[in-house]
Amino acid sequence: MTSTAGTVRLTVGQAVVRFLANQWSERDGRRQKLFAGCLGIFGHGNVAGIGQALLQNELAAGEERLPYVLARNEQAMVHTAVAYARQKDRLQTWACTASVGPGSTNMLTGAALATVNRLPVLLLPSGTFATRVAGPVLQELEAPYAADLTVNDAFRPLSRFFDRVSRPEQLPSALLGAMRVLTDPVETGAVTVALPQDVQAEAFDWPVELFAERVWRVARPLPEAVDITGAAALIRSARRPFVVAGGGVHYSGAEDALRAFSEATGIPVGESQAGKGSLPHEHPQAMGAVGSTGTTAANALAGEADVVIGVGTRYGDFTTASRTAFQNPGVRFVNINVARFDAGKLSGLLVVADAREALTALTAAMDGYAVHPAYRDRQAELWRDWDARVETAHNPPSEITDALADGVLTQGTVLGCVNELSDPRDVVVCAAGSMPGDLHKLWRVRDRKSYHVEYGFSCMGYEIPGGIGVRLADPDRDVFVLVGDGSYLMMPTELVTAVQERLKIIVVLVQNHGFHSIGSLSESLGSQRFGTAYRFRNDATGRLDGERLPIDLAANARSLGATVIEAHSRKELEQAIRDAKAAPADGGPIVIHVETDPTVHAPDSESWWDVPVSQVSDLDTTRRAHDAYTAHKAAQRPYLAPAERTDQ
Ligand SMILES: Cc1ncc(C[n+]2csc(CCOP(=O)(O)OP(=O)(O)O)c2C)c(N)n1
Ligand SMILES: [Mg+2]
Repeated sequence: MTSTAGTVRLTVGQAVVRFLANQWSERDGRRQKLFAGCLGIFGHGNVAGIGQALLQNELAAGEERLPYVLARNEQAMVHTAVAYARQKDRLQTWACTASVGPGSTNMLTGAALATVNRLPVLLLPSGTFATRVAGPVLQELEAPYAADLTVNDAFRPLSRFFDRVSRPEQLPSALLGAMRVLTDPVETGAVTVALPQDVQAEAFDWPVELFAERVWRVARPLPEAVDITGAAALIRSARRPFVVAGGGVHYSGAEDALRAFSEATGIPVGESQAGKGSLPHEHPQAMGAVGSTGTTAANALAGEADVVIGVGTRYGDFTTASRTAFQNPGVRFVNINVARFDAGKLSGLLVVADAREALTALTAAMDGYAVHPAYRDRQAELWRDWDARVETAHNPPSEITDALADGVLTQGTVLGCVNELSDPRDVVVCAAGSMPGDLHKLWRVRDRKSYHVEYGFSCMGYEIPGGIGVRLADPDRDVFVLVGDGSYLMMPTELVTAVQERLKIIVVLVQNHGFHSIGSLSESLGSQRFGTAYRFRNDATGRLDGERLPIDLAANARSLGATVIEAHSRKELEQAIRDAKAAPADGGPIVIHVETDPTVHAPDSESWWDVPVSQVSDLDTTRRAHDAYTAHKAAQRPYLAPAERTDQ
């Protein structure tokens, strides 16, 4: 590196790495590095540009470090970065570098997942030559109608910020724009800076100020007094108010403020998937999950509520039970959200602010208000009833267990054992299949950062790389990754990354020979579990209804370098969990393989999820399902009545 007065000569790749190593975030007076490092997979698009820069950075000792971690699949490395950011309450994340073409497009799913979940991640896809002199190069798209198009344009709709650096001079504004969006609680999500392969290696004289330490303060926007007054007046007029707590409660660190609010007022709290753990399980106002995968307690209260207070929720269809959860004809919504976009949903009264700040102000404005004692009693009674169902799901009676095949458990037993034998601060990670719904209902959360179910995108394959992200973020906690056989087969690859980094993640691999979730859904919609089981094609029928496939996932995990324990009974599962807990912290991944019977379901949420059924059909099953569908549709509501202020 040469430097003359006020400038330093570096390649674009070296400048990117040096810049990223000097970015910090700050909130509540605490600052931390914005980037823990850079995950990557090299190819001809980035090996000599960003790759050379990361090598140079690794070999140079000192403060300006950007550690490199080699992943196995580009989609997975984005999942790792996203999970890390979630565990760090969006204050820290990773950059991800990928080669041109497929390396970069592999990150698209991760980009969508980050943006849907409003979680920050910096994507650095490589582009084909900006000069185009050698084109078309290996893996170049070549669109006949648009000469400047590359596969990286596919990131535009999935990113909250996109730039392509075709000239070194463009880099500073691209990087500053990227940091602004990553650290903005409203705008954050996938941020993409595409770097053509030749530009990465190009040298330039950069102003030294570009590499000064920068601290990005993550804002806590305050609520406007008039909005708090209006919200308080509306809630005071309510007889059966109900809180829906979303992921924003966690990202804001608003759990204590929510607890203070609900304790002072007696208002019960239901939680979305991202919001689960906003109150600990044993709190008197905690009604657990709400919506399609909710508890009967939360859903009964949601159904009667006259004022719903949404905090940091985007009101996804699982949370609103596809807009059937709130059945009180006069129901009104008050929405506390840092994003005006989300605060305005369901025709709610908008309180656009940081969740912690807004809840604190609202608690003060609600002074003297409390729900009727009969409403508290109702909460307690509904909760006792639900909790007894959870207990039975965790410990099924002998008439259920005796009917199971040898060595096979119920899914409720597996979740119950992990819940009971893990420490309160341990983290459970899951994303797709039947387990997210069952966890939402059955998992007893004891710590604010201990429940990590990615259910914004519900992406099969997130589980293992997500578990790695959580473990990297929080090495003091054990991480239990719950993964179905379907999700495992989609992305077991990152077990190898966990081996490489000696990361202890405890993977509970639940084998049920196919898609229990979609199988049940298919059956309920009249589609007869079509194409959802892992079976041979049957010579006699020509269909996929032959014998079970002889898949040995335990052997598969072992072959990737994981320590594998196979559990064939509840006792063996309990011992496996204890052994895994006792294993050394730097011993790498442990996979506990267990088989479950998908026909034993978790307790019913007495709720619904809108998935359309064919209106005409040759099949009786579909026709019957359509009749049931029509009946449910009748309960669906648009929630258009305005939440007018009542304080004037
Ligand atoms: C990438 C991706 N593809 C498809 C789906 C749709 N889908 C949701 S759950 C599921 C099956 C999951 O199977 P498994 O992991 O075995 O869990 P199980 O349903 O058996 O509990 C599928 C195909 C998805 N969520 N993500
Ligand atoms: Mg399965």
